[in-house]
Amino acid sequence: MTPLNIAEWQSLDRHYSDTKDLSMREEFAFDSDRFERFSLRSGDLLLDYSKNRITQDTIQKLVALAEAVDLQQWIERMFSGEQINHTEQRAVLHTALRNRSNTPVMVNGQNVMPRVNMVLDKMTAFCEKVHSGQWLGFSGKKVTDIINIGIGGSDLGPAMICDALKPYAIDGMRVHFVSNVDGTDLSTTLQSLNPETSLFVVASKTFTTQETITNAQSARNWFLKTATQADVAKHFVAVSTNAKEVARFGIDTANMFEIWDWVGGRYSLWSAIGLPIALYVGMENFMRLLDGGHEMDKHFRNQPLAENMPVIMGLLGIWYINFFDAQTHAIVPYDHSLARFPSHMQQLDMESNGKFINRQGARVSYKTGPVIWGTPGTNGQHAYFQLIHQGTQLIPVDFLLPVNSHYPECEHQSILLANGLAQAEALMKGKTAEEVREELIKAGYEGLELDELLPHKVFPGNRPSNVLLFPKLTPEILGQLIALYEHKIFVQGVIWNINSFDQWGVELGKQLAKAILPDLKSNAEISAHDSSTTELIRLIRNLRQ
Ligand code: G6Q
Repeated sequence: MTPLNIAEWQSLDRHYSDTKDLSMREEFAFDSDRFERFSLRSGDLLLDYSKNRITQDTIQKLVALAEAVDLQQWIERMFSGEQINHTEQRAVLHTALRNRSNTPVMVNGQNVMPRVNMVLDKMTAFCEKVHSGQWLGFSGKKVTDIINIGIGGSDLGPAMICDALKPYAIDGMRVHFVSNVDGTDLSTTLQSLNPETSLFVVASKTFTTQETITNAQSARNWFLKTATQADVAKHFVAVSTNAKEVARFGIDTANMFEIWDWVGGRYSLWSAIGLPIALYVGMENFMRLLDGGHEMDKHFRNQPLAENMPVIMGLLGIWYINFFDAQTHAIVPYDHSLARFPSHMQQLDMESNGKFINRQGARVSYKTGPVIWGTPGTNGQHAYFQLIHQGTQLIPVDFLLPVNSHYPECEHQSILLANGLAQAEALMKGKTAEEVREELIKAGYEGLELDELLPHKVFPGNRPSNVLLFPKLTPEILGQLIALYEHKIFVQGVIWNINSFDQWGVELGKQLAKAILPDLKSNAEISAHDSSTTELIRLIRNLRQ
């Protein structure tokens, strides 16, 4: 089944031909209600999508496409625990983890909520013990440093959130994230740590991930230089589905926090994978994060498609990727605490929708997930924004703008916000040749010099962006924002008829690394590889000290 054959897609195709040159500048000039018409609210979060190359007709046609692919039914199928991740035969229930209404959610005839709540209770009790000093290290000292050892979904989300919620950190608590198998990551982290006050959270859904197990083993070796095997239980806890491997590693399974196969790695920060967050900012703030996610879930499940934030954002993405041929999408938070937000979104989106095979197993003949990238504003303005304004590619941008800062420098915040708004305005408006001419004349240019400079100073404008505005980066808002993007990605996956919840694409590299490792470690004949890989192995063997 291809969406290209759907009448609503074809109608969008024709609409694209008719409106592709539509000028946003003119639309704003003619329609004083454009902001009202094209903005949405969910709780404290505002989405302004008026600076997009759309008319009301465009939105109607995009929503009609969503209806034609039964989006509403797909949403229900996800929330109600159907096995929509069909290649792994799994339900997709990150929404159950933040189901603060506690309504039953059934998987294979069993309500998962009691187990979800049990793990939340266990996390609460554990955090209380650590924070109150009831849980002490082997020498009787309080824990001051949490070190999360995990990678991908067991790292990026929690790391991003701990950065973002630093103003909420428990006094005296520090958190570190070690993910890369490059020894530099672990070694440089351990340099500042005292084993007596360090608590390692080994986070791995499978507990077989090479990087995580290697890092965890090395961390334990480091720990055992000053402590004994019996002390490991006080300093290492695990988050996993795999009790057998956790026990084999030497962690007391009483100190294991359970997750389930119906939680995808990149969607797992809401589960016990969020333990480092709870240890860093307190369980109460972790619950506030879940509350925010749940708010967005209710919005997504209940709002009509045309007034539904994740749906609108997903559809706008389809409009640019499949009709305007956009290849990438930038996410630019004007909030330094959200520095790692784009990286988390990159995994979330690219691992979910970077697929070329549809749900029926056939190759797709249209574009799917875009390249997601971005860094915090205003830094990006002094770097890559040149290309967004004057380059030859169309790059839709999401600007994330917090009105208030957690930090006291008010003047900074006004400058920051002014810059964020200015970028969105500049992308939309651009600067015409006439405007540039006027400016140059005012600046004293004339004749050939003016004519030569003029084209370089023209901004084509008409470049789309969304603004997500919120009062302050609280745990609730952060929860809402993350859930918003999770659902946006799902909407797109439904329209592209792909499974957004498997990730077979990460497997091949893992398999080959396992085959290359013995060749690197021995001097025996190198096994069968292509000539490039064989020669590189040989060179590495020779250069190795
Ligand atoms: C995410 C992916 C992947 C996964 C890591 C870590 O959706 O599946 O990023 O999270 O490979 O896996 P483990 O948690 O099993 O170590």
